[in-house]
Parts: sequence; structure tokens; C-alpha cells
Amino acid sequence: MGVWAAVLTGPGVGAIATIGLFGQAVPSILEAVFQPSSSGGGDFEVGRIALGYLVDGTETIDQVTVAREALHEFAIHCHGNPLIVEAIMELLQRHGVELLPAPQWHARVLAAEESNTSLAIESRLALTTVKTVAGAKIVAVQTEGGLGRLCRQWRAESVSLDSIKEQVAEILRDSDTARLIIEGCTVVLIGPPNTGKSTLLNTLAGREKAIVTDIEGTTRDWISAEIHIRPLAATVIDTAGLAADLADGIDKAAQARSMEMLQRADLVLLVLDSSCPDHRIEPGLLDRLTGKRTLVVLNKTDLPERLDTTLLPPGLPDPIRISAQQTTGIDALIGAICQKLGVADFDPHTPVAFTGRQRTLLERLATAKSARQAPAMIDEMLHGPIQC
Ligand SMILES: Nc1nc2c(ncn2[C@@H]2O[C@H](COP(=O)(O)OP(=O)(O)O)[C@@H](O)[C@H]2O)c(=O)[nH]1
Ligand SMILES: [Mg+2]
Repeated sequence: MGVWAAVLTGPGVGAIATIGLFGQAVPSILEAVFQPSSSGGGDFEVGRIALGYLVDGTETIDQVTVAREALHEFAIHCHGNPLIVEAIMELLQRHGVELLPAPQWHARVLAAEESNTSLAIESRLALTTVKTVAGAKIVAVQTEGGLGRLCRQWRAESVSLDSIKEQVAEILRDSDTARLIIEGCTVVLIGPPNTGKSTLLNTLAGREKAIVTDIEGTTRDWISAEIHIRPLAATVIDTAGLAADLADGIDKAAQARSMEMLQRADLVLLVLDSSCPDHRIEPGLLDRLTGKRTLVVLNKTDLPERLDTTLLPPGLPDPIRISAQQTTGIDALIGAICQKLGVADFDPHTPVAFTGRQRTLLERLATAKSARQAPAMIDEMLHGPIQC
């Protein structure tokens, strides 16, 4: 085993930075580069912190603390100037330390602890990027419960391949929903100009983020806000208005980008103006909504309703009535968003795959030709090499 190091704090200037070090040979490297301020400071008992200087020959690089966090795991806390951090990393590299990006370092350190299953390592890593508290809960339970428990049960009870396949199909479906909670989802606001998309984004975000004006086509490009709609973290994207009667070059380009956004959306909110007799939906738009989870939002219900909803194109879901400006109907809209995405009552203990590796293995299980292939795949799920 070599020695691995990574900068564990974020990039840029900070008061302090933390460098993680892992490996059996860390103490001998520290002996060469660390001068403790007090006698006995270089003994490095587990759980102790030593103050001292990192030195490169006769040159002092920085005053630091070194903590031994576990038998082979150390943390150097230095000053946060990126130049100091770089000099320390370069010094360590010259002493044979392998420098890694932080996620890879974490993964290797976790993998070196033999008691960790692959699912446990992936869970610990996913917890560093998860977007919501609800997502953290889902990820955290998959080791002992959820997917981990099921895999162990399949192995211990020699469950039939048919029954495994049935359960896998359900896990894969639930994983799509869980992904929205764990990784966040994208909600795109789309519709003709001036229907109140930017106002709705502002209302959802609770702050002035989008430019709101009554000149048609003001939202020339897209603008987004991260909004916590429990249990979701949604990136809500306000697109340029889509209408057939906007023909100039800039708006054509902005409309093309709106269409791109539409393709990537987990949910589309088609925002219409209830005070306008004509719904003004661009003819081609509905084709592009085919297969997309869509909600129709009738905005400006504080004004007299002049839109005849019976004349809306067929196939659209029942509209949700709101006033983005008066902030009425917003709770119902949020409820409808969660319902539509299937996250409203999602039980965090539901077994789900939360990494590409897990998903690929489940897909292989789902198409396994013979029951003899299953045990190896299940073992790989629990103990196989992880990607990071
Ligand atoms: N009465 C009323 N006006 C609204 C409402 N929502 C937006 N507006 C107004 O409609 C105009 C266009 O709104 P905007 O959000 O820029 O529309 P967008 O082009 O779809 O982004 C602005 O003058 C807004 O103040 C609403 O709920 N009620
Ligand atoms: Mg706008």
C-alpha cells in the first residue's frame, strides 16, 4: 500500500485548508517533513493533534497541526492560501506520496477498511454530494437496510431468479424517483411570452432572481434558481417565451435553447395566461411535450378569467390555477409537482440503486439468463470494485 494525499477542503482562499493523508508509511514521511513544536509532538497517537512546522529541508513551509485520525489516516490542517497548499502537496509528492482528487482519496480510504461493503463506501461518498436531507436518508439506509438488506437476503435464502427479477424491476422504477430526491431535479417553465413564467420563478424562489417585465420576450435566455420544494431540490429554469409570432434572430436562438432545456427537464410546467382569451400555445410545442411529465399552470387568476379552458388542446392535464403575482395557489402547485414526480410519499427505506454501478448490476440481474449467474452479480453488488 502506498501513501495517498488529497486536499479535502474546497478550492480557493480560506482561513485553513485540510489535507488528508493515508497509508502505513505516513509516520516515516512525517518524520522527514514535520517538526513538532513540543517534545513528544511527533509520537502521533491515534486521536491526538500535534502542532508544528512543515519543512522542506531547511525551509519552513507553514505552521500546521497534524492529527492522527485512525491507524493509517492523518489530517494536516494548514493555512488556507492556495500557494501554501500547493507547496505542501508538491513536498509530499517528492516524498513518494500519490496525490488524488478528494472523492477518489475518500473512496480508497473507505475501501482500505475491510469491514466496508461496496454499498457502504458508495453511501458514504454519495452523502457528500446529496442534494436534500430526504436524499441523505435514502442513501444512508441502503447499506444496512434497503438494497443492501435485499441483496443479503437474496444470497442467504437462495431466492429464485424469477422472484429476484420481479423485485429488481421495482427497484429500478423506485430508483428513478429516488434519483430526483438524491440528485435533484429539473423543472422547466415553458409557455408563450408574458404569461408570468419569470414571476412564477421569483415567487417559487422567494426572491427577485428573474427579470420580470411586461415587454414580450424579455427573458431572452434561460435563468434558473435552486429551490427547495420538500423533499426535492429543484433547479427551476425559466425559458424564453415560446410563441409563433416572435420571429427575430435573437428570439429564434433563445427559443432553440428553450427547446433544449425542455428535452432535459424532469417536469415541464406549461404556464398560460388565464386573463387572455387565446392560449397562444405554439402548434409544435405539444409534440415536444409527448412523453414529458407536464403540468398546465393557469396564471393570473386574480384577473377576470377570459381563457376558455375547454378550448385548450386535447391531451393536456387539468390546469392548476394560480396567481404568481398574488402568490395564491402556490402550495397546491408545489403539491402537484411532488405528486407528478412521485416523490410526495416516497418511503426512504425503499430499496434503490443510487450509483451507476448499482444500476448496471441490477440491469444485468434483470436480464440474467440462468439462476447460476445471480450469486456472482449479487456478491459484486455488495463487494465489487467501485467507480469514482
Ligand atoms: N395580474 C397578474 N399579473 C401577472 C401575474 N404574473 C405575472 N404578471 C404580470 O405579467 C407580466 C409578464 O410577466 P412575466 O413574468 O415577465 O412573464 P413571462 O414572459 O412569461 O416571463 C408582468 O407585467 C407581470 O407583472 C399574475 O399572477 N397576475
Ligand atoms: Mg420572462
